[in-house]
Amino acid sequence: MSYIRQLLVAVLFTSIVSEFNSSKQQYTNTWAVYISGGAGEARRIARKHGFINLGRVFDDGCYYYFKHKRVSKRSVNPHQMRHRRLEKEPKVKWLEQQVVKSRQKRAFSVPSDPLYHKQWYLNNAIPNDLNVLSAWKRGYTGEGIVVSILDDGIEKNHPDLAKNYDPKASFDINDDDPDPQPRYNFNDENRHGTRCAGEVAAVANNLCGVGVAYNAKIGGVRMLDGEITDVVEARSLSLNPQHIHIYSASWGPEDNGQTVEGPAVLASQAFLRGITKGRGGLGSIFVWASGNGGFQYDDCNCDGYTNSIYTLSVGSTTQLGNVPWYSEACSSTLTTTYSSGTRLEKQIVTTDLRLRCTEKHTGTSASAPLAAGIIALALEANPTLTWRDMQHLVVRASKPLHLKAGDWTKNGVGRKVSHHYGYGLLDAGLLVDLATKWLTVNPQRECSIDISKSPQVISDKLVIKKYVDPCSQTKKYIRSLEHVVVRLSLSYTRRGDLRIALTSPSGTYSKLVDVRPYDTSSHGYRDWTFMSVHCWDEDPKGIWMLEIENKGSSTNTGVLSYFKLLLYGTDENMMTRRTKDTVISHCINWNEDGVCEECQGNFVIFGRLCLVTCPPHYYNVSRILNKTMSGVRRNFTVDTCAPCHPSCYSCDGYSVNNCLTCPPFSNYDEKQQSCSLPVYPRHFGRSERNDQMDGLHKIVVVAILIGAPVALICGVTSLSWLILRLSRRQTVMVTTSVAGASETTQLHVQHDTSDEGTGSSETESTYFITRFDQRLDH
Ligand SMILES: [Ca+2]
Ligand SMILES: [Ca+2]
Ligand SMILES: [Ca+2]
Ligand SMILES: [Ca+2]
Repeated sequence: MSYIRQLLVAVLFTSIVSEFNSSKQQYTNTWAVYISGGAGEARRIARKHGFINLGRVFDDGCYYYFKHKRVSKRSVNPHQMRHRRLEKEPKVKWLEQQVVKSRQKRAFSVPSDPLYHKQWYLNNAIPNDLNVLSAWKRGYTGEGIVVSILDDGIEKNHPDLAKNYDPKASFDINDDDPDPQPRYNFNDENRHGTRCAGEVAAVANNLCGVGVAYNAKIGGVRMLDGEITDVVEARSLSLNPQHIHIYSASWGPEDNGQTVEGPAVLASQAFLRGITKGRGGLGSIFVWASGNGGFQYDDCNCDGYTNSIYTLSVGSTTQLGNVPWYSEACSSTLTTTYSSGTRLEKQIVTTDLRLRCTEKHTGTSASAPLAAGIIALALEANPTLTWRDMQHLVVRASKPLHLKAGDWTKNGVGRKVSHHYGYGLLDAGLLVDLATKWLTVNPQRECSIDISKSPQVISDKLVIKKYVDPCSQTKKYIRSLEHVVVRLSLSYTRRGDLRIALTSPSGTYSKLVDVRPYDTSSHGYRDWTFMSVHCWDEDPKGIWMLEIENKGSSTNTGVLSYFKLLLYGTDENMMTRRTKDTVISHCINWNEDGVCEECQGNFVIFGRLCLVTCPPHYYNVSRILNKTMSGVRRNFTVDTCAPCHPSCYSCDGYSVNNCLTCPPFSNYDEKQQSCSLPVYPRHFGRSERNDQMDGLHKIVVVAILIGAPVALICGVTSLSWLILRLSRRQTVMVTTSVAGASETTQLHVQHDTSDEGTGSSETESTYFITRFDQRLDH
């Protein structure tokens, strides 16, 4: 007991002392002195009074920094004597003994929400959680970031969402009105969007649990509760792209293990426009769930939404680090967050429909919003990151840890990667840390290589190897890979029996699609794109190998008609880049609007931020400011970021002819230093649905081409034949009008056979006769 008492007293004493100390000023042994008469005068005064002259505070101007060795480094009292002596010097116009300023990071306290203790994936209850606490402790809570959930609506009046609800990030596409309130029915089928929204931005310190980015703005697009068309998807994906930073989607083609489908024309265009123009040209961030078809052996590379390079695909792991039963594996998944698993494992805590809370949110669709929330924290830490920067950072901030999978391998740059988890569990603390240290990557390059153009038979196993020179000596040269895309067309008797894999020059094996037992389709893959992120940062130069293997019956046959490799990446060697230098620094002075006016060190002003260099779409300009500081007017230069011409991606001046690089899908004119208007490619990510449409189209076109002349010839022939027959019949009828019907028929038969003279069959003749007789009867 006495020990505890002693401890309490000690704690109390320490806190009293620190309280006392913090209330008192701490004087240093340094002075700031304004001296007129130049540097020589400053040196003389310093020497005379025993000070060390540490030089000018600013490169220009009359502020000097003095230090006195015989004054104590820290003192609660100012040194009056030395101060007064200096003050009496006629050239000293102003001086101040420097005091230690208490600058603490805003205090952070753990959320007090009643269900917070059940949020095991973020409250530090398990050893390897999402490490959200360390991002919160650094002061990042999603402030200023806008996330929209594309789903079945959002209960905007939910007490745990209302404060963060953002109508500008919301819309009801199903009913075409601005209010995305879910439609209520007896089994609450439209609770999904509200649950996902709470994971991102449920308010802190009230009821239920807390969102990962609990100070972010959250909106919802109601688009899954009705007929879904290409237009519906495209409108959702392109809602208010200058306001919304992150779109979170947990939907896609049916997870039945048989479907091969991707975004159609308009949804594809929405992605392309989003990454080019969204977020002021930095690119919208599309966070995507990898799919719930694990139970049906579905493969997320057969889903063109999640396997798009423009979506940041998120897989799931369970509380114990197992692959969940619903999880789909594929090489395009980038990262992983927690979700539900077996009955013994805990699920996700979030807001629920009808103003309730739930502890039972499940599936891959619970993982994507957790990632969206973590990405919101990183965007708050550095809002100048591009859509590709974010993928680079997520690769670096994901860790294999305890996640169990049979296929973890080291890729060519030494990172562990798995088809179940991508690069592993996303670490929020690491992501925000890297975000403040990351220099934006150079513009994306695409190097396209036709590997096989002539048809090749696929029997048991088809292996194609080719040495690839990644567009060397051109402006498309790629040194470090990002996404690797394989586009191919093949026919096959049973598509689901094929396993297709790609091996990079560094030996990284990406399973592009695994066997899908329920996929009995004989459509094959037509212009389908498979994607892998497993070669991230590898050098693409060398031998690539594609393997197409039949894992089913030996009677299967097919033909590969073409195979193309699309490499995406940059000219920079990403593995040699240093990420230690902080790219964001503190602002020293702000104006009334909160815009920074002066940065610490050699940083450039960008709105409220201080950056080491201007972000894409901006260039560095020096400005001279005239300001009154401590009663003295002075000029000083500041570096700020000014916007480029909207057509440029980077520039060295405002004009249309100051472009240095161009945005995606735009061409650079070297002479003019200008960029063309972007032309967004069409027919990207073709789907089976489109293939079927194409097939139908072809049939119609062929039918018209062949059918029309044939029909015309037939029409003319039958018409002339009819006319001929009618005229003859009139004569026959006249001659045999008294005879019975059978007699007439007889006559006609004779006429028919003799007229045709080509041996037309008995039945045909009879048919004509019958018709004719019937017509006569009427
Ligand atoms: Ca509505
Ligand atoms: Ca709450
Ligand atoms: Ca799927
Ligand atoms: Ca993706």
